[in-house]
Amino acid sequence: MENVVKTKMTIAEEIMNKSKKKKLHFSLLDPDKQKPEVAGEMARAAEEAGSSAIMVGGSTLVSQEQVDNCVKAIKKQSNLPVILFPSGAKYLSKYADAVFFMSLLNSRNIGYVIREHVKGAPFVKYSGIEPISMGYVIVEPGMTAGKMGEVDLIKRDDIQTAVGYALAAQYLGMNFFYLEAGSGATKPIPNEMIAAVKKNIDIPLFVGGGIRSVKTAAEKARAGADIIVTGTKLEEEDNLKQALKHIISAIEG
Ligand code: 1GP
Repeated sequence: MENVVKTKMTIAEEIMNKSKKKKLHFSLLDPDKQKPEVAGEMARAAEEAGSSAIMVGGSTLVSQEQVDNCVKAIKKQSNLPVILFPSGAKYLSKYADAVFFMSLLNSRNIGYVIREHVKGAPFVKYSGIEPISMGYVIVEPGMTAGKMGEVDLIKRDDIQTAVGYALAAQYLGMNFFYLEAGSGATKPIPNEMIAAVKKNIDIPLFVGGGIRSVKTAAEKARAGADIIVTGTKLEEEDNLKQALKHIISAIEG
């Protein structure tokens, strides 16, 4: 009889499988925005509300220690997978479960496209955190991420370019694609752009930036986003669990 070796599913496979069954919500926590203990409490509330993963990252980080402390505090309070959302090789943490190994495809700076990855790859290998391949593009208004990432922003009405990047990411073998409007964006990714990208690719589509209301979250999910990311919303809410519950049930439809 043939030997069947059962291996544990990777986090990427889990996201892939779960996102085929329903729309997902990921919570983004920026270690620069609150103390680690508070980040831990926020992660617990997000888990209780039904969020599927905690992403950790930000554009204004100052040290790896900051990321380590934030991740450790989150792991203490929640069982959700913690996935790094790094702005550079310096901000990786061995305490995380995985890292979005993401190329900022529309950056003018080759560092954000590939060279930071070259620096960070040995750390990923030896720390054992799971790399999750992702194509990442920033659309207007782009906010701090657009400026720090030295990005040629995709115009809000330039659907063709967004679709081109998404297909290129898929053809390069990336497992996920992320349309980002920038944290705190006044205008989130347009529905027409989400719909066109979704129609053209087979890999799961992340959408984030400026999604703060139940209505907007529902709209973006309906337009075709597989995974909705919210960050700022988490920092604004007193009753985070309740607020996220509403958003997540709207996303799930
Ligand atoms: C930023 O897309 C995320 O990378 C989240 O944006 O902070 O506006 O929710 P917000």
